[in-house]
Amino acid sequence: MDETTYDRLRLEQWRDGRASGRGFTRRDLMRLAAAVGVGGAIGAGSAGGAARAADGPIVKPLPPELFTVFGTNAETRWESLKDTGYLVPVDRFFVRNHTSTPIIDPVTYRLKLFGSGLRAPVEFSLDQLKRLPRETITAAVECAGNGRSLFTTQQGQTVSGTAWKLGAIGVGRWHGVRLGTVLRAAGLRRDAVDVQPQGLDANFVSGGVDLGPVRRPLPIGKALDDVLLAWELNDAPLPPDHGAPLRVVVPSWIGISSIKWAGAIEVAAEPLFSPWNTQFYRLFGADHPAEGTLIDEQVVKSAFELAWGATLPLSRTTLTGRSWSANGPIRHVDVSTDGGTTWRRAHTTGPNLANAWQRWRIDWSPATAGQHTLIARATDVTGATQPVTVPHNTLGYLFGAQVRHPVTVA
Ligand SMILES: Nc1nc2c(c(=O)[nH]1)N[C@H]1C(S)=C(S)[C@@H](COP(=O)(O)O)O[C@H]1N2
Ligand SMILES: [Mo]
Repeated sequence: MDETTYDRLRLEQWRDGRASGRGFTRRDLMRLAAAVGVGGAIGAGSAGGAARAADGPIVKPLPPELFTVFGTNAETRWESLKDTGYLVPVDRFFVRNHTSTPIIDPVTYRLKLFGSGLRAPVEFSLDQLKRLPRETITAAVECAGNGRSLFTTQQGQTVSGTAWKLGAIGVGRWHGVRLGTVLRAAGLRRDAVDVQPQGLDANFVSGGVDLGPVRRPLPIGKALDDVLLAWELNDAPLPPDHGAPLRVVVPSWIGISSIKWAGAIEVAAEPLFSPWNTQFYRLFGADHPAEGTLIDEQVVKSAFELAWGATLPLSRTTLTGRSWSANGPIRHVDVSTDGGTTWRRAHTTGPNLANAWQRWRIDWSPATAGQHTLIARATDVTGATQPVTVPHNTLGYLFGAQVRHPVTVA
């Protein structure tokens, strides 16, 4: 069997396992969590490079016209993307930090790989990584909780977590080396099943418990498919807030998979667990089993490049926006300017890349002044679209319903 076939089979195997409900029970998860120990960043040794704390949780400026700040996180204002290009400029790219942006010395930095899925532990300097075959991809990083506040404002439901609107997404051009290239260079064993990158940021403490470094496993099939280890964003060195000197970029998967400040990668011949795949980033609630439902891929979403509650003139205006889906490119986008009663097809503009987004525009001549509700509804290449409502989950992930965007015409 050649390597590609092996990789494909592993991914299929992993997906089949999930589809047939061969999940782990909550007790299994707790037992495993106990086995690896609290803060179970096992085997990494000392951190790969000196990290020091920056002055605040986020280093770059966060002007209020570009961002809404929530503690250690900053959401992009959609109106600030109007008239920008296909990529989100770094000065307005959202930031999601569990703790704080660390400042890491790129010279002493090392990426450490270890675990039962490798022939031996090995480490790479940044220069060594840069001598491997390089690659550039355009891909979105989007938080699983993007749109979370809409569970409450549209569906009247209680959810916990950062109350994002739709600005916890950014599309960037990422340059680096494929994770698969690094894994093979590191001496990947054929029985490896999971790959878990971990960050060099401070350990995440929740409810007084030290959960260790931010980390979440990827199945080997995904790790060998299209995952990148990036040191550049939009043709410039990766900025501190987005993971310098090296971050993981996992196309089409929830943002937590894309570990920033990656200092170590565990490669294992057995399934790996961390709080980020047992406690967080699972769907909990009435529609789900007690141990929750693991999530990985994103859903279909759309946003207008307009302020929330924007004021528009009582004359012809051009509405612009973007739509995206983890399943592939967008087939079409329909817009309603009357709260969902009638729909018109938007004109799509520019590239329509898988793993990124499709920009669109449509003219609107409001007939009356006052409050109006705009809705954009995308359909992707697989026919997947945006429903009127989505099932509740307590942590507020994957809000893929049609968003009712309020505007005032005056
Ligand atoms: N080490 C580390 N990696 C991390 C995080 C973090 O807090 N620490 N946050 C994750 C989450 S939840 C998201 S949504 C993305 C956000 O990437 P960005 O801040 O570059 O937009 O990074 C992910 N990688
Ligand atoms: Mo996230």
